Amino acid sequence: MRPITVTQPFLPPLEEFHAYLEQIWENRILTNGGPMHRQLEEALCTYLGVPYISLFTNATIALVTALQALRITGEVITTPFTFVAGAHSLLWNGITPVFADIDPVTLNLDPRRIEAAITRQTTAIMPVHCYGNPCDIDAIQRIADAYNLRVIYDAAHAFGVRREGDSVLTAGDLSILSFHATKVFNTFEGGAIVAPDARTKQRIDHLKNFGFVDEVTVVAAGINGKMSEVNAAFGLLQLKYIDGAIARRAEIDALYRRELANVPGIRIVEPAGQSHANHSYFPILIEPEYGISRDAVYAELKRAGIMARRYFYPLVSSFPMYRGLPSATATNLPVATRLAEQVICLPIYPALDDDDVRRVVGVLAECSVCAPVF
Ligand code: T4K
Repeated sequence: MRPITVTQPFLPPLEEFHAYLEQIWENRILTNGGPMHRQLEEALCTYLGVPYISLFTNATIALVTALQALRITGEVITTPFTFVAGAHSLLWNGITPVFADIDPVTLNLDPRRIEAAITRQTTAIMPVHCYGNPCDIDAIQRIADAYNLRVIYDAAHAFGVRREGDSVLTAGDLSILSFHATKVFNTFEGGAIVAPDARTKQRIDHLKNFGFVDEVTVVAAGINGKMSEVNAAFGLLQLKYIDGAIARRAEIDALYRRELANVPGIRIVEPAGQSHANHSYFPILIEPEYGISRDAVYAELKRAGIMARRYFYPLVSSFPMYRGLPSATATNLPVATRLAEQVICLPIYPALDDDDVRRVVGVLAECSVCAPVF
């Protein structure tokens, strides 16, 4: 039986990529904001419905740069239930992460936990639209406005996600996307910052090019965060197929829901309120009535050749560089601590067929039936 991984990159027809490569060979511009880079920025603004976008080599460098663009210092309130890149981007800027607990339904940063974490050093909030499910944007903005804080959304998972018709990527001050191979839309490696105005985009563009504003003037200690022409070209090609790829993800999502309906003790993590989802992940929680632990489920799936992933376990707050922080304790993060032990993301990607999905659910159903009854 063929192995099933948690995700696989979506690859458009290889033959079609040749035309883009020929164009790059002809242009002889390989990087530094060439024609493919410009075209992809324009195409993404249109597709995503956002005013300005700045492409990056990956989302981690984009996060580091976004914090610099807004001159964030001191402390930033963030979620422990995410990929480690967000907290690392704070450390790279000499900023202290302050972890606040997550909402038990959405698994996103809980706005009810933010105010208690604010100190005189707090300058910003960095929430994550975890699994592409939108945060409580309105509640977070109310707190930010009341305390004069900036909001930088880690929207690495939220490509194309809309809420009440609008892109979630225009919420807050800046949003960061990831175009890593494992994401809904990929450029092999890649990322972007969504900016609200031309001036902010210009500062970001300077920062991702060492701080150069012209041939002889450097205005900031910028970094090299530029996306190459090959990556941008792959993005342009991928964009032609993205609606079909997301539609297939939606079918898989629906099939999982139908098939899992009769398996007791499994809770599907749901987005709160109406949203146009991208189905980037299929997270479930293994509840006590399922009978065996999440780690036992993970091991059974693995034995069956199914490489599900425990995103996001361990919590970021438990890694050595964060666990000494006062906000990193389990008593401060009871919901995140509990749910990190229950969560598992099932495989979802366009090349997964219906039989693969039924195979995954078959293992889950079998584990539940065989679970010891106490
Ligand atoms: N913020 C958030 C909320 C994030 O989730 C991430 C990244 C970031 C920021 C930072 O974005 P980038 O700087 O990466 O743009 C993966 C990804 O490396 C990472 O991008 C992602 N989040 C994270 C959630 O997952 P791993 O260590 O789980 O990936 P890996 O290599 O184990 O791949 C998972 C599965 O995907 C493999 O079992 C097989 C499949 N795969 C993977 C790759 C790379 C393929 O089939 N082909 C491939 O090329 O971290």
